[in-house]
Amino acid sequence: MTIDYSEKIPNNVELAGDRTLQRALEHWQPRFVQWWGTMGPSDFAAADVYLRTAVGVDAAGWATYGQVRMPDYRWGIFLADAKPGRTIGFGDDYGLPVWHQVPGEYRSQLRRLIVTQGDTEPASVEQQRLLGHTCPSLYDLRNLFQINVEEGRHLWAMVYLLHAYFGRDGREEAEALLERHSGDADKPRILGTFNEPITDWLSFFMFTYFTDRDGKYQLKSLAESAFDPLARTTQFMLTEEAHHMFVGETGLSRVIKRTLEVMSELRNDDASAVRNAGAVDLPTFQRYLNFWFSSSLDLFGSEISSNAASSFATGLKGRPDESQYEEHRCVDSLFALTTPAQGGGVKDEEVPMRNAMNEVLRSSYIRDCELGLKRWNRQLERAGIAFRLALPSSRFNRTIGVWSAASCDLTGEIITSATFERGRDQWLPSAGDREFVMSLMQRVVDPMRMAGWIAPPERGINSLPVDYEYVRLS
Ligand code: BYC
Repeated sequence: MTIDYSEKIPNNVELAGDRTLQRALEHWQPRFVQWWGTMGPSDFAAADVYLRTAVGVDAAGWATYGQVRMPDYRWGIFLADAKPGRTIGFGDDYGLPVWHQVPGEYRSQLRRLIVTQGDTEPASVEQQRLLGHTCPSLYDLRNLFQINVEEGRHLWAMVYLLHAYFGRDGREEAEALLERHSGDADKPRILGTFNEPITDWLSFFMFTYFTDRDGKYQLKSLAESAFDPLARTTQFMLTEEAHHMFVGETGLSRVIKRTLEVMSELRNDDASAVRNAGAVDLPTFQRYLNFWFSSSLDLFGSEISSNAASSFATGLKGRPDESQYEEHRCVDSLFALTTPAQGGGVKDEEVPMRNAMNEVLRSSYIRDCELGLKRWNRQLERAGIAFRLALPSSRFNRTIGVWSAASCDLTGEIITSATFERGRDQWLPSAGDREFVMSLMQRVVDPMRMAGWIAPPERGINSLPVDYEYVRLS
């Protein structure tokens, strides 16, 4: 099915057949546009950007490329095709037909999940608002804007669900999604990571590698939901999410490549020599990685969570790729967990599997994060550099869950809070690191050039050359 772009809100949900819903969404639309104008990418409204827009949800339609001004981007509502006869894949109602409406008893819990998901989308656009001013190339500028417009569309996806299935409460929540703002002292975004500033491109690439990957895991588990409209919406969002993680992974790999070139030119791997030559030294890279990884781990919630147990039991939220598991009810199974013991040390305990679902997701996520590390370490190895990047322990620098009460070093050893504070600047970006990284952020908008701290990508977008004018600035 091809989407009709002459409609005010492009969609494949037959909006024209539901006048009340259409009017409610058309009422929200100018507020979104106003939010985009004030909180979205600053100062690039007149630029022509080479963007992909979905014109259908199938392989042929989901990525159509062309020059677009961002305020004219058509944010649409798309659900993946329905699977006839789909049944609930996990929890107490395993095997029963999926729901096409919200069961009354699950209404507030489901709304909370959709609002939490929806809140992250505009938050990330707000976090990245100023990055366009310091882009390392037009290629990167285009990728930033592609991500921004798609996060805007993901907000639309959640707002559609709120309007279509949650009545007045849903409409109020949709308004509130535009009223909370990233980092706002009075009305912050719901989840911690989405209030962290992203003022440099190294943080942007870390965010798109680590935080968008949390998005992948959360969306995959919502794509299993018994509430079919949520499952179909998130399934289509995942198609777009893959590019965001690609930007993170290749961005970080290009930073490392450039650092290695500089080390080789200098015949010196000393961090200050690398910095003086205008590249990111590897210890600084590792500290940024430590920060964004540990912050993203918090996004999975507590290791032991009654919310998670209830979302699984009721069929609201499953595990990513639920079909890969042998057992889908998880009533009697246990999960082994190590937690900090009162009075020091650690203790091993077994918790009901359903209560440990956040940890099940987090463990899969960590394994996925490792893949990038392996690739980057191969780059270092091939260059003959002894330095190796590593993920810190999942106990390190946590502010949510059982480890938030303990101070731990990078290996997960429990230490005193005073020792943590002494180690902080070795483990996490210091004020000096941030100042240095910011000093590298000089805007490059000549299509033939790339900032000195990052290597060019291996290929351009949609088979175009790397030096294509991806953004035409007015
Ligand atoms: N910061 O039982 P708990 C993405 C709250 S990213 C602050 O531990 P639960 C994207 C929690 O809300 C994916 N608060 O955890 C990426 C709860 O508060 P309430 C976003 C936190 O409920 C890049 C309380 O602590 N999607 O798409 O089992 C760019 C106790 O909760 C945090 C989702 O997250 C935190 N880090 O699980 C753009 C999916 N963690 O309700 C987009 C939807 C927990 O008692 N959300 N809390 O007031 C969920 O599935 C769950 O809400 C969570 C938490 C996994 C987040």
